[in-house]
Amino acid sequence: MQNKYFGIEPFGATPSKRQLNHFKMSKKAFIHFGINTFSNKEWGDGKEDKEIFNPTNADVRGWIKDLKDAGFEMVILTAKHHDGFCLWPSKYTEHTVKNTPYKNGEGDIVKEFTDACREFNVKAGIYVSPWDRNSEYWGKDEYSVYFANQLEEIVTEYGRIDEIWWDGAGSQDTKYDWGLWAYIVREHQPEAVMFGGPPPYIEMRWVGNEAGFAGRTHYASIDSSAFDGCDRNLLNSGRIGAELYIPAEVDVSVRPGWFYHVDQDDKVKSSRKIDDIWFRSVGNNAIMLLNFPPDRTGNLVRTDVNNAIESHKRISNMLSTNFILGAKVSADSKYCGETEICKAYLDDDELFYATASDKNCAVIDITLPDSTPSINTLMLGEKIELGERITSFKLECLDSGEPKTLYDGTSVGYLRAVTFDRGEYKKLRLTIQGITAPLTLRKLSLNSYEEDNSEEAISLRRLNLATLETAQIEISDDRKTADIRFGGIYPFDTVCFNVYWAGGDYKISAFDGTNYYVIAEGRAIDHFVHVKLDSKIEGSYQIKIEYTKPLSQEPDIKVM
Ligand code: FUL
Repeated sequence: MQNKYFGIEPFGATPSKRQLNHFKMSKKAFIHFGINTFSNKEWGDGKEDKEIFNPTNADVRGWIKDLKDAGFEMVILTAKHHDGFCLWPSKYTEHTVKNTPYKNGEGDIVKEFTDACREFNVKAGIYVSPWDRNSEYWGKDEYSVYFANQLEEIVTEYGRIDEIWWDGAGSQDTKYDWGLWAYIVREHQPEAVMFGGPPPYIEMRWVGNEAGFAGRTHYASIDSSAFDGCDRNLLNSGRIGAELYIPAEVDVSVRPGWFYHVDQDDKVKSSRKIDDIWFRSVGNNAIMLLNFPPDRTGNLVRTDVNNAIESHKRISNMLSTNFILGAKVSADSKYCGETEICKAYLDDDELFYATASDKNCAVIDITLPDSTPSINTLMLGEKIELGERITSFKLECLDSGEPKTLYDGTSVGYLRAVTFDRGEYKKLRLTIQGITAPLTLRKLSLNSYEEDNSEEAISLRRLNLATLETAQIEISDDRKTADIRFGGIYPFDTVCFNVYWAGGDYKISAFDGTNYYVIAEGRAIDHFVHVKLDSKIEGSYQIKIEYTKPLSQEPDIKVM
């Protein structure tokens, strides 16, 4: 008998219904709020005086309203961070909101939060840090029961919770009773996914960095070995055909820190940067988890919210028109009579296009009507219930004789959104050339993303010496040095690169044929460092970037 997918058998690991629902949400917001907000720290030591927790004018309802306006379908609150301070009046410790001036000890931020989520029809998630620097039990066997009790309060007293977020920091060498904790969550919250923890409990994974990107090649499928020693590179890329299906959440803060610090008010990520995070997370087979820290009054900061709203409008605008509707689409192979290629782009939950079982390549020709305006975005999605299959694809323009490559890509998964040079294209060809099993395509879309035409953005689109065909980039094993040879002598006045951890010091030197000389020095306040040199280098064939912490896993180096 045929299964509901026309008898097509799944390839590799496939998502659970819960995981699939989270993919559909696509954008989640994080709220980091707690004792650190008042001590001005990122990691509290658990010895903080509870009296300092005193948000004078907290508008928890306002958080959710704002985040809903910015398109977030779910919000996750740090109910307990590493300092052990609880935003709810837990019965199991005195280190909670009940012993603070907030509402004279009568407050319960978790309740205000979950009530507001329900009012605005936003899903609620709760972050509870297993690492607890306040609890006398932490590090001892008793801790698993202490934490289980707290978890039980969270999953039984606040209505439906859609995610429990178990942060791995500080817990690397600690044994916990994960089975007990997972049992409590599952027992009371059948819809909740569990982020973190080990297999077989983990359902959502860390993406291996806090800089806002999934690897250029990025699969939800992953080997269980990735979780043993927290293999950041594997977490970032996943592996096609691997045994587990655990989608990545790209957690990143809209500010350099997770908690609010007044001196970061001028370092908020721009709406364009948030767009970029969208493409590298939602548009890269992962889920976006963008953090907004309330300030000491207990309110989100307008700049943070406005930038997110601006980004949301632009991305929604892009998604609203699929120019392939109305195009003539033909494919070199049709499988299952009812499911023709023309249906794949309807983005219907059940429809998809599949190639014949003996085919492991697909060529799809698209002829756009003359009235189609200029476009610059391609979106693809696999019928993920049948597994991740695509390993490479290419979009070409056939308008003038020789095919011109517009985009060369690798993984697709649930959704892949990529931009290419804007143009009024008529004939396009999509070739899925690398595939592990016959194609099952759920989404095919051509869109228009309103690109950034500010002076700075245009200047960043100049010829990048680091990507010349003759260029070579060498990264040291500890990823603290990048050596870039251009393969010729060129002038430049700008150097950009991305780093794994912000906060380190960088030094950029140019080679004069005999020696390196320093051309810029400074501190990375964010994950992307953009240095405009004081004076133009008239000609050099090699530069070196040194950073006191590791550079990004996927160096995005620009020399212009
Ligand atoms: C990390 C934590 O140590 C940070 O403080 C933050 O909560 C982030 C989301 O996860 O592991």
